Amino acid sequence: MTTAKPLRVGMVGYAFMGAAHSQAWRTAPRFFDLPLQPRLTAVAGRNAEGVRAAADKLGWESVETDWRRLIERDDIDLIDICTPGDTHAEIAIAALEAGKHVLCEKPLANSVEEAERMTLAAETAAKQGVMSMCGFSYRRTPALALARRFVEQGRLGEIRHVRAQYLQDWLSDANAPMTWRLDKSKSGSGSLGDIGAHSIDAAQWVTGQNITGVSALLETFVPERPLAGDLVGLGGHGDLSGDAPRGKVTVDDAAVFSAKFDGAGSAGAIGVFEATRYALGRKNAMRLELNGTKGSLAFDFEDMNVLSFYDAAESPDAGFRKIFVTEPEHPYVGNWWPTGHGLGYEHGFTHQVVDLVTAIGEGRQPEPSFADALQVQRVLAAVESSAGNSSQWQKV
Ligand code: SOE
Repeated sequence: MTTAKPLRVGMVGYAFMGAAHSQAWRTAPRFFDLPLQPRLTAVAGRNAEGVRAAADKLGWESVETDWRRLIERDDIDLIDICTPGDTHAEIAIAALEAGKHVLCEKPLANSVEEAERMTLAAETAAKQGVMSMCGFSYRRTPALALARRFVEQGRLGEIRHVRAQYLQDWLSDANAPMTWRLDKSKSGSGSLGDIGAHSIDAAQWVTGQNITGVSALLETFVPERPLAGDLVGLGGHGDLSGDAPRGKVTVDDAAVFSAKFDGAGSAGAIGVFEATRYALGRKNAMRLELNGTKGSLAFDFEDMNVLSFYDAAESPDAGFRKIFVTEPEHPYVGNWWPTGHGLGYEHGFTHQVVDLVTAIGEGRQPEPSFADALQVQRVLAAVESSAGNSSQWQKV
């Protein structure tokens, strides 16, 4: 049994992300040596029956029906925010000001203004050793972490092209009911912030370059949808056709944009991005391809244990090599199974907890910081601004 000091977690929200985070808090100390021992101390949700059931199912010691109680409790060290974006700023700032570490789901906020206030609060709190991180979990997929390692090692040379797509199809059915993800006042944006944000963060992180300008198009294909009670999760496949009351969709269904990167010392790369939840047949195709002067990398989350690599130093007919990112020397992999057994979606969340708890234990700023997430928020805002102005080029 570990002698590490406990890190007592209070989580707000218990839907899809709450379940993914709970799994990570439970599992991380069982596969990684951590400087602090996470404890699932309390979960908060407005519905007393629902949060009690979630606590029993997900393994939380106690429940609250008001997140503010988590902030007040002196037996909680870290607040984990797994709620829609309209609540991130209020909860995170209150937690940081109360001296509690924060893990906040992506995107950081629903506006640049909120993200700026959150970043200021985070930087102020960090001076007192109170840490914060934004949950861009795909950085912790071993294959994408290996891609970043290859770029840092110079194996691609200078990056010229970035190609990022995030394709899902769970909204393809026009009768799929309304969810909070389709209500701008809750989610801030649609495919752009929900999944496009992952592509923006991953592209900037793997390349080490920030986006400095964009030209964009946003489209809403289905302007209203059947209301389905209190459905708050992903938009299941509604059988609510006919005369069910319908709600207005106030966000984008799809986003496409071109981008210029800052080059981080060399000529900046150019990029093309796409995010949609209408790509029939694509279930969670978070894809990234980089083309550099010495080679190329390609990743597709639907084959998440593989990184494809083309090395220009090899004979041209060598083609792309499929690297199975399942070796002990690959990022995170050595703590799991013997070579070749592969990992899944949930492991990114576990690795996120590992890196967060380790940084807190060592008194270091976890990554991505709120400032990193603010940069993503600025790109999201630039995309929306460009799309609202005839796709005119918009500086970030
Ligand atoms: C829905 O599009 C979603 O759940 C995103 O909100 C998550 O961030 C992503 O990891 C999976 O898809």
